[in-house]
Amino acid sequence: MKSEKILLLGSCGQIGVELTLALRAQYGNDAVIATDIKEEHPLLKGSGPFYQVDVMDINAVLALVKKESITQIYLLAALLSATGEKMPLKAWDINMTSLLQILELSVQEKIAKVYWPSSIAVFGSTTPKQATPQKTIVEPETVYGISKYAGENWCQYYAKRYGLDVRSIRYPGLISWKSLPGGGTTDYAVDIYLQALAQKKYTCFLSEHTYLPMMYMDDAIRATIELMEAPAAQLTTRLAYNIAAMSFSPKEIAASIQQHIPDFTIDYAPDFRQQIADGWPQSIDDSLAQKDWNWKAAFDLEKMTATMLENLSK
Ligand code: AKB
Repeated sequence: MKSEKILLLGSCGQIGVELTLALRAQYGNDAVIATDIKEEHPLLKGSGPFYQVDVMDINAVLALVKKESITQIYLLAALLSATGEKMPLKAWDINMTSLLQILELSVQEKIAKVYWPSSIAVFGSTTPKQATPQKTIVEPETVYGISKYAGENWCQYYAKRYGLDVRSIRYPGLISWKSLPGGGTTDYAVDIYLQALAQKKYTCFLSEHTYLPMMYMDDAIRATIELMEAPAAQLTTRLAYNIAAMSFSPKEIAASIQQHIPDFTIDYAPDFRQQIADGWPQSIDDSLAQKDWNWKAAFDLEKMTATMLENLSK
Protein backbone atom coordinates (compact mmCIF):
# COMPACT_ATOMS: atom_id res chain seq x y z
CA MET A 1 0.00 0.00 0.00
CA LYS A 2 1.29 3.46 -0.92
CA SER A 3 1.80 5.54 2.23
CA GLU A 4 0.16 8.95 2.32
CA LYS A 5 2.11 12.19 2.17
CA ILE A 6 -0.15 15.13 2.92
CA LEU A 7 0.42 18.80 2.01
CA LEU A 8 -1.51 21.49 3.90
CA LEU A 9 -1.61 24.95 2.33
CA GLY A 10 -2.65 27.49 4.98
CA SER A 11 -1.55 25.52 8.06
CA CYS A 12 -1.33 28.54 10.34
CA GLY A 13 -4.97 29.64 10.01
CA GLN A 14 -7.81 28.85 12.39
CA ILE A 15 -8.58 25.42 10.86
CA GLY A 16 -5.06 24.75 9.60
CA VAL A 17 -3.28 24.60 12.95
CA GLU A 18 -5.61 22.04 14.47
CA LEU A 19 -6.02 20.04 11.27
CA THR A 20 -2.24 19.79 10.84
CA LEU A 21 -1.86 18.51 14.41
CA ALA A 22 -4.75 16.03 14.03
CA LEU A 23 -3.41 14.68 10.74
CA ARG A 24 0.08 14.35 12.24
CA ALA A 25 -1.37 12.37 15.15
CA GLN A 26 -3.05 10.05 12.66
CA TYR A 27 -0.54 9.70 9.81
CA GLY A 28 2.76 10.48 11.57
CA ASN A 29 4.58 13.81 11.92
CA ASP A 30 6.74 13.50 8.82
CA ALA A 31 3.80 12.46 6.63
CA VAL A 32 2.16 15.88 7.00
CA ILE A 33 3.90 18.87 5.38
CA ALA A 34 2.63 22.15 6.81
CA THR A 35 2.91 25.40 4.82
CA ASP A 36 1.70 28.97 5.13
CA ILE A 37 2.52 32.42 3.82
CA LYS A 38 2.93 33.41 7.49
CA GLU A 39 5.64 32.25 9.87
CA GLU A 40 5.15 28.91 11.56
CA HIS A 41 2.42 28.99 14.23
CA PRO A 42 3.86 28.43 17.74
CA LEU A 43 1.65 25.36 18.25
CA LEU A 44 3.11 23.71 15.13
CA LYS A 45 6.73 24.29 16.07
CA GLY A 46 8.59 21.03 16.58
CA SER A 47 5.64 18.90 15.46
CA GLY A 48 6.79 18.23 11.88
CA PRO A 49 8.03 19.76 8.61
CA PHE A 50 7.04 23.37 7.84
CA TYR A 51 7.72 25.52 4.76
CA GLN A 52 6.88 29.21 4.35
CA VAL A 53 5.13 29.21 0.94
CA ASP A 54 2.66 31.59 -0.74
CA VAL A 55 -0.21 29.49 -2.09
CA MET A 56 -0.44 31.86 -5.08
CA ASP A 57 3.11 30.90 -6.10
CA ILE A 58 2.11 27.70 -7.88
CA ASN A 59 5.66 26.94 -9.01
CA ALA A 60 6.83 26.88 -5.40
CA VAL A 61 3.87 24.62 -4.51
CA LEU A 62 4.63 22.33 -7.45
CA ALA A 63 8.28 22.06 -6.44
CA LEU A 64 7.22 21.04 -2.93
CA VAL A 65 4.70 18.51 -4.26
CA LYS A 66 7.46 16.86 -6.31
CA LYS A 67 10.15 17.09 -3.62
CA GLU A 68 7.93 15.56 -0.93
CA SER A 69 6.10 13.08 -3.24
CA ILE A 70 2.75 14.45 -2.07
CA THR A 71 -0.35 12.21 -2.40
CA GLN A 72 -3.02 14.44 -0.77
CA ILE A 73 -3.51 18.22 -0.69
CA TYR A 74 -5.60 20.28 1.76
CA LEU A 75 -6.02 23.84 0.44
CA LEU A 76 -7.12 25.96 3.41
CA ALA A 77 -5.81 29.43 2.50
CA ALA A 78 -8.64 31.94 1.94
CA LEU A 79 -9.92 35.42 2.79
CA LEU A 80 -13.11 35.16 4.89
CA SER A 81 -16.41 37.02 4.68
CA ALA A 82 -15.71 40.29 6.53
CA THR A 83 -12.24 40.79 5.01
CA GLY A 84 -13.67 39.86 1.61
CA GLU A 85 -16.22 42.69 1.78
CA LYS A 86 -13.38 45.16 2.41
CA MET A 87 -11.37 43.95 -0.59
CA PRO A 88 -13.70 42.07 -2.95
CA LEU A 89 -11.39 41.69 -5.94
CA LYS A 90 -8.45 40.55 -3.84
CA ALA A 91 -10.67 38.02 -2.02
CA TRP A 92 -11.96 36.68 -5.35
CA ASP A 93 -8.43 36.44 -6.73
CA ILE A 94 -6.94 34.65 -3.70
CA ASN A 95 -9.88 32.30 -3.16
CA MET A 96 -10.37 31.38 -6.82
CA THR A 97 -6.88 31.48 -8.30
CA SER A 98 -5.47 29.30 -5.51
CA LEU A 99 -8.25 26.73 -6.00
CA LEU A 100 -8.02 26.58 -9.80
CA GLN A 101 -4.23 26.29 -9.69
CA ILE A 102 -4.37 23.48 -7.15
CA LEU A 103 -7.09 21.60 -9.06
CA GLU A 104 -4.99 21.79 -12.24
CA LEU A 105 -1.80 20.77 -10.43
CA SER A 106 -3.63 17.88 -8.77
CA VAL A 107 -4.80 16.47 -12.10
CA GLN A 108 -1.33 16.85 -13.64
CA GLU A 109 0.51 15.37 -10.66
CA LYS A 110 -2.08 12.61 -10.10
CA ILE A 111 -2.82 13.69 -6.53
CA ALA A 112 -5.03 11.01 -4.97
CA LYS A 113 -7.26 13.29 -2.85
CA VAL A 114 -7.84 17.02 -2.49
CA TYR A 115 -9.70 18.84 0.31
CA TRP A 116 -11.07 22.37 -0.03
CA PRO A 117 -13.33 24.06 2.56
CA SER A 118 -16.61 25.70 1.67
CA SER A 119 -18.93 27.60 4.02
CA ILE A 120 -22.52 28.38 4.99
CA ALA A 121 -21.70 31.69 3.26
CA VAL A 122 -22.76 30.07 -0.03
CA PHE A 123 -26.35 30.65 1.11
CA GLY A 124 -28.07 34.03 0.84
CA SER A 125 -31.26 35.72 1.99
CA THR A 126 -33.37 33.85 -0.61
CA THR A 127 -32.38 30.49 0.98
CA PRO A 128 -34.72 28.94 3.59
CA LYS A 129 -33.24 30.06 6.94
CA GLN A 130 -34.23 27.14 9.15
CA ALA A 131 -32.79 23.65 8.63
CA THR A 132 -31.28 24.86 5.35
CA PRO A 133 -31.25 21.80 3.07
CA GLN A 134 -28.24 20.43 1.24
CA LYS A 135 -29.89 21.23 -2.08
CA THR A 136 -31.74 24.53 -2.06
CA ILE A 137 -31.74 28.06 -3.49
CA VAL A 138 -28.10 29.19 -3.50
CA GLU A 139 -27.66 32.92 -4.17
CA PRO A 140 -24.64 34.10 -2.14
CA GLU A 141 -24.46 37.81 -1.32
CA THR A 142 -20.84 38.28 -0.27
CA VAL A 143 -17.75 37.93 -2.42
CA TYR A 144 -16.58 35.20 -0.05
CA GLY A 145 -19.86 33.31 -0.52
CA ILE A 146 -19.73 33.77 -4.29
CA SER A 147 -16.16 32.44 -4.35
CA LYS A 148 -17.12 29.46 -2.18
CA TYR A 149 -20.07 28.52 -4.37
CA ALA A 150 -18.09 28.97 -7.57
CA GLY A 151 -15.33 26.89 -5.96
CA GLU A 152 -17.76 24.09 -5.06
CA ASN A 153 -18.83 23.98 -8.69
CA TRP A 154 -15.22 23.90 -9.89
CA CYS A 155 -14.54 20.99 -7.52
CA GLN A 156 -17.55 19.14 -8.91
CA TYR A 157 -16.39 19.91 -12.46
CA TYR A 158 -12.90 18.49 -11.83
CA ALA A 159 -14.39 15.43 -10.13
CA LYS A 160 -16.72 14.74 -13.07
CA ARG A 161 -14.46 15.73 -15.93
CA TYR A 162 -11.07 14.45 -14.71
CA GLY A 163 -12.07 11.97 -11.99
CA LEU A 164 -10.21 14.06 -9.38
CA ASP A 165 -11.18 12.92 -5.87
CA VAL A 166 -11.90 16.35 -4.39
CA ARG A 167 -14.03 16.70 -1.25
CA SER A 168 -15.52 19.64 0.61
CA ILE A 169 -17.60 20.72 3.62
CA ARG A 170 -19.73 23.85 4.17
CA TYR A 171 -18.40 24.86 7.60
CA PRO A 172 -20.57 26.87 9.96
CA GLY A 173 -18.85 29.40 12.27
CA LEU A 174 -15.94 27.60 13.96
CA ILE A 175 -14.93 28.11 17.58
CA SER A 176 -11.65 27.06 19.14
CA TRP A 177 -9.25 28.13 21.88
CA LYS A 178 -6.04 27.00 20.18
CA SER A 179 -6.00 29.14 17.04
CA LEU A 180 -7.80 32.39 16.47
CA PRO A 181 -10.07 33.17 13.51
CA GLY A 182 -9.46 36.28 11.41
CA GLY A 183 -11.74 38.29 9.16
CA GLY A 184 -14.94 36.27 9.57
CA THR A 185 -18.48 37.27 10.59
CA THR A 186 -18.76 34.44 13.13
CA ASP A 187 -15.50 35.46 14.88
CA TYR A 188 -17.47 37.15 17.68
CA ALA A 189 -18.19 33.69 19.10
CA VAL A 190 -14.47 33.28 19.85
CA ASP A 191 -13.78 36.91 20.91
CA ILE A 192 -16.60 36.75 23.45
CA TYR A 193 -14.85 34.01 25.46
CA LEU A 194 -11.51 35.86 25.40
CA GLN A 195 -13.13 39.11 26.54
CA ALA A 196 -15.30 37.38 29.14
CA LEU A 197 -12.13 36.09 30.82
CA ALA A 198 -10.04 39.24 30.31
CA GLN A 199 -12.61 42.03 30.94
CA LYS A 200 -15.84 40.38 32.08
CA LYS A 201 -17.59 42.39 29.38
CA TYR A 202 -17.96 42.26 25.61
CA THR A 203 -19.35 44.55 22.93
CA CYS A 204 -20.74 42.39 20.16
CA PHE A 205 -20.66 43.47 16.50
CA LEU A 206 -23.86 41.50 15.84
CA SER A 207 -27.27 42.19 17.38
CA GLU A 208 -28.50 40.10 20.29
CA HIS A 209 -30.93 37.86 18.37
CA THR A 210 -28.70 37.02 15.39
CA TYR A 211 -28.87 33.23 15.18
CA LEU A 212 -26.10 31.51 13.25
CA PRO A 213 -24.99 27.89 12.80
CA MET A 214 -21.78 27.21 14.77
CA MET A 215 -19.45 24.33 15.59
CA TYR A 216 -16.69 23.56 18.07
CA MET A 217 -13.36 23.00 16.27
CA ASP A 218 -12.89 19.41 17.48
CA ASP A 219 -16.09 18.48 15.64
CA ALA A 220 -15.01 20.35 12.49
CA ILE A 221 -11.62 18.61 12.43
CA ARG A 222 -13.19 15.20 12.99
CA ALA A 223 -15.75 15.89 10.23
CA THR A 224 -12.96 16.83 7.82
CA ILE A 225 -10.93 13.69 8.49
CA GLU A 226 -14.01 11.45 8.45
CA LEU A 227 -15.07 12.85 5.09
CA MET A 228 -11.56 12.43 3.67
CA GLU A 229 -11.41 8.82 4.87
CA ALA A 230 -14.89 7.83 3.68
CA PRO A 231 -14.95 5.42 0.72
CA ALA A 232 -15.39 7.45 -2.49
CA ALA A 233 -18.29 5.26 -3.60
CA GLN A 234 -20.34 6.45 -0.58
CA LEU A 235 -20.14 10.13 -1.51
CA THR A 236 -23.25 11.21 -3.39
CA THR A 237 -22.28 14.84 -3.93
CA ARG A 238 -19.09 16.50 -5.15
CA LEU A 239 -20.40 19.91 -4.16
CA ALA A 240 -19.69 20.55 -0.46
CA TYR A 241 -21.57 18.75 2.35
CA ASN A 242 -23.73 20.65 4.85
CA ILE A 243 -22.69 19.85 8.43
CA ALA A 244 -24.32 21.08 11.65
CA ALA A 245 -23.74 21.06 15.39
CA MET A 246 -25.51 23.97 17.15
CA SER A 247 -27.13 27.36 16.53
CA PHE A 248 -27.20 30.25 18.96
CA SER A 249 -27.48 34.02 19.19
CA PRO A 250 -25.04 36.40 20.94
CA LYS A 251 -27.55 36.66 23.80
CA GLU A 252 -27.59 32.87 24.24
CA ILE A 253 -23.80 32.41 24.15
CA ALA A 254 -23.54 35.26 26.70
CA ALA A 255 -26.06 33.45 28.93
CA SER A 256 -24.02 30.24 28.70
CA ILE A 257 -20.87 32.18 29.72
CA GLN A 258 -22.79 33.74 32.65
CA GLN A 259 -23.35 30.22 34.01
CA HIS A 260 -19.57 30.22 34.68
CA ILE A 261 -18.87 33.97 35.08
CA PRO A 262 -22.04 35.44 36.64
CA ASP A 263 -20.88 39.08 36.45
CA PHE A 264 -20.07 38.91 32.70
CA THR A 265 -22.00 41.55 30.72
CA ILE A 266 -22.61 42.03 27.00
CA ASP A 267 -23.77 44.98 24.93
CA TYR A 268 -24.35 45.33 21.21
CA ALA A 269 -22.94 47.64 18.52
CA PRO A 270 -23.80 46.00 15.18
CA ASP A 271 -21.54 47.01 12.28
CA PHE A 272 -21.30 46.00 8.58
CA ARG A 273 -21.03 42.34 9.57
CA GLN A 274 -24.69 42.40 10.69
CA GLN A 275 -25.82 42.53 7.06
CA ILE A 276 -23.59 39.56 6.20
CA ALA A 277 -24.99 37.53 9.10
CA ASP A 278 -28.57 38.48 8.21
CA GLY A 279 -28.11 36.83 4.80
CA TRP A 280 -26.96 33.51 6.26
CA PRO A 281 -29.00 30.52 7.49
CA GLN A 282 -29.92 30.15 11.16
CA SER A 283 -29.69 26.36 11.20
CA ILE A 284 -28.50 23.66 8.83
CA ASP A 285 -29.88 20.29 7.74
CA ASP A 286 -26.94 17.89 7.52
CA SER A 287 -28.86 14.68 6.84
CA LEU A 288 -26.88 13.91 3.67
CA ALA A 289 -23.56 13.96 5.58
CA GLN A 290 -25.18 11.76 8.25
CA LYS A 291 -26.33 9.31 5.60
CA ASP A 292 -23.23 9.28 3.35
CA TRP A 293 -20.43 9.19 5.96
CA ASN A 294 -22.16 8.87 9.36
CA TRP A 295 -21.53 12.44 10.44
CA LYS A 296 -22.62 13.38 13.98
CA ALA A 297 -21.49 16.36 16.08
CA ALA A 298 -20.44 15.83 19.70
CA PHE A 299 -20.37 19.38 21.13
CA ASP A 300 -23.38 21.54 22.07
CA LEU A 301 -23.23 25.10 23.41
CA GLU A 302 -23.00 24.07 27.07
CA LYS A 303 -20.17 21.58 26.51
CA MET A 304 -18.31 24.02 24.24
CA THR A 305 -18.54 26.90 26.74
CA ALA A 306 -17.21 24.74 29.57
CA THR A 307 -14.32 23.51 27.36
CA MET A 308 -13.47 26.99 26.01
CA LEU A 309 -13.43 28.68 29.42
CA GLU A 310 -11.48 25.89 31.06
CA ASN A 311 -8.75 25.89 28.42
CA LEU A 312 -8.53 29.64 27.88
CA SER A 313 -8.22 30.32 31.59
CA LYS A 314 -5.18 27.99 31.91
C1 AKB B 1 -16.89 33.63 8.24
O1 AKB B 1 -17.54 34.10 9.19
O2 AKB B 1 -16.59 34.26 7.23
C2 AKB B 1 -16.50 32.17 8.33
C3 AKB B 1 -17.51 31.28 7.66
C4 AKB B 1 -18.85 31.10 8.23
O3 AKB B 1 -17.19 30.70 6.66
N1 AKB B 1 -16.33 31.78 9.68
